[in-house]
Amino acid sequence: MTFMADPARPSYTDSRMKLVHFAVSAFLVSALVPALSACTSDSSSPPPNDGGLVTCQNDPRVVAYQPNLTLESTRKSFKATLVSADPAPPAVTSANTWILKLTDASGAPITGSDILIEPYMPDHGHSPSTNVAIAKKDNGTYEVTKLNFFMPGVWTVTVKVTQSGAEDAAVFAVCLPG
Ligand SMILES: [Cu+2]
Repeated sequence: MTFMADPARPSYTDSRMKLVHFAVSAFLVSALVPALSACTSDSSSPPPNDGGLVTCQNDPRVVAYQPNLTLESTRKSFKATLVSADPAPPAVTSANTWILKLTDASGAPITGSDILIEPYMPDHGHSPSTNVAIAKKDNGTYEVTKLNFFMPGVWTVTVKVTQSGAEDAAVFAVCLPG
């Protein structure tokens, strides 16, 4: 608020002029107060980090792990079920294993399509430096190993399925506290 007491400015000789200046300043200050108090109430809500620990469990993007968590793909051409995870819930290790079951729009198991699994940290803009391994099991089930969640935070695991040349995706989002 340097304009309130700017020593470089000539001092006002007219008291009415001072009054106007004061009124304008007061108006600006009162206009700022709601913005400041909004900031204060924001920062008084629980911080995302607690003592250096990442706590993203309440992040609206993530879904808490549970066996048989099922997502529908963006274009509704398939469903992806996270049958189980090891460790469960997923944890910060390079060796997460997920069992996924994929079914097409009619509910039939997906067995002959191209499958891509892509882990990613949306808040950091990076993937792991290592690739997952996908082993096809029976009945549209896939064992995904080497899911390298190497740091705590929000991870997405995008499951891409290409059927008849059309790609579609379902995105699991998990929080790995740590
Ligand atoms: Cu990261």
